[in-house]
Amino acid sequence: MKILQNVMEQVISRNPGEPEFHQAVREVLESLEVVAEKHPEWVAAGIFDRIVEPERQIIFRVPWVDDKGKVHVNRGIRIQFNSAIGPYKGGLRLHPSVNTSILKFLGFEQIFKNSLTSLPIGGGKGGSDFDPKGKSDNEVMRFCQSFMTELSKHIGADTDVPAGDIGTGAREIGYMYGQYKRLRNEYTGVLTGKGLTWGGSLVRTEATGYGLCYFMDEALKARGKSFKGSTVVVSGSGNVAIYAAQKVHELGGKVVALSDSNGYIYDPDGIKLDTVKQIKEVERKRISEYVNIHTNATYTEGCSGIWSIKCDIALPSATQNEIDEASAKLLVANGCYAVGEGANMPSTPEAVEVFLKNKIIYGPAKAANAGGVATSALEMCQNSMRYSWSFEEVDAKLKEIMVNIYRNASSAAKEYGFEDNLVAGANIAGFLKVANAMYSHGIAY
Ligand code: NDP
Ligand code: 2IT
Repeated sequence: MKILQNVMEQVISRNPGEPEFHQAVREVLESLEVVAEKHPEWVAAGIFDRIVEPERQIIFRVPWVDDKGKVHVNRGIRIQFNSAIGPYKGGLRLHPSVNTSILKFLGFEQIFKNSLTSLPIGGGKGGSDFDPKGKSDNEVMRFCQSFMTELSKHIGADTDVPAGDIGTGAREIGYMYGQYKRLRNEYTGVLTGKGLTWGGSLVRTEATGYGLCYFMDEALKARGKSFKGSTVVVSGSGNVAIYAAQKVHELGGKVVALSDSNGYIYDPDGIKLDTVKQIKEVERKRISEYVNIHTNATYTEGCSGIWSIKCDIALPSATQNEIDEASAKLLVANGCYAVGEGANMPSTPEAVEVFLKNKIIYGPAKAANAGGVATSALEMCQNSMRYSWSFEEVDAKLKEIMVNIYRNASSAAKEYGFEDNLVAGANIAGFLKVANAMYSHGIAY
């Protein structure tokens, strides 16, 4: 980096102790150096300096009372990162690890991902260090209501539209939506991932996992490969992992492993998704339960061991930095030829380096997992129209969007001299539209 080195230095000094945020920004700025060379007017207008600084960060107290009457205090955060091309849009993560570094990395990535969808949505992310695991429904409800009591002052269908992410699924969105409606007396599309009887869109539940497979299918095809007959490892066993696995099976591949934060299961006969859905979606139990039902399968403690399983295609769909350099090397040594990121930033920079050097068909998160937020934008569209499309209609739109993202990332990579590097291609293609809009809007004094 030359032109953008000072931007990176400013990010590091202004955001001390935020390694995930630095990591996400560095990767993007490295790809954008060639864009900065071509667009001195964007450098002069401070586009690069401005895009790395959130427009607004809201941090608030979330008090709630557990079933025994004890008071707890969590921290709520919403990062409204960039609204150049539409209202802030991005999920809410509920996990004890949540902090400003993680939410700023996620909000920053969301700017480019949302731009890639070709739909009018800006970038944002939020959440809390609340841990839904082991909490009763009533405890989760009280937390969500308290969280929304403050968040409702800062969001709106044309301002900022949150959705799900780790720890935030249909149940949490329901409690939050109910509270927003109570407080504001508005029936509006302020959240996405809503239930089908109250404004949700068909396919939103499946969208991230399905979209990941549509994207990878296109990337595989371009290199003369396909899911048909392939052995696939998917990490995680949440929303993204389950529906990615379902689509892999539909496309003729076999998913042999899934994980959670405790460990992983291996089923050489192919994972039975009905069992996984029952354990994870209905009973909210651990993935280890699977081997009690399917005795051919094995369970191993520790989640990183999943990358030692021999596979053709890996779809990391749990969390950030889950594939390090050693795991990446192991995947490649075992013959893995494609990696598609369902999770956000699941590969460390060193792991990405291994994939690129070995010419792995590598679908970076911003592009490969954009199907979730794209379908959220389709949900917003249906809410605005007071109308709903059929499953087939939404699914066809999702597929078209994912194929276009692949094509745009791939052609931007070629145009800027990074042929076959979808990391650079996605970063550049996502950035151009946002930079153009920011430049048109002028600089606010
Ligand atoms: P869920 O909460 O439904 O599932 C998360 C899964 O990942 C669980 O199996 C969980 O295991 C595991 N996991 C979470 N944190 C860790 C950790 N620190 N170490 C190991 N495993 C972990 O979330 P989603 O499926 O929605 O999200 C998964 C990933 O996909 C995230 O990176 C998210 O940002 C990304 N994503 C999600 C989208 C969506 O629409 N939902 C859209 C695009 C990206 P356990 O139960 O043990 O915690
Ligand atoms: O990371 C993501 O893209 C999401 N969690 C989905 C965001 C959304 O607004 O649907």
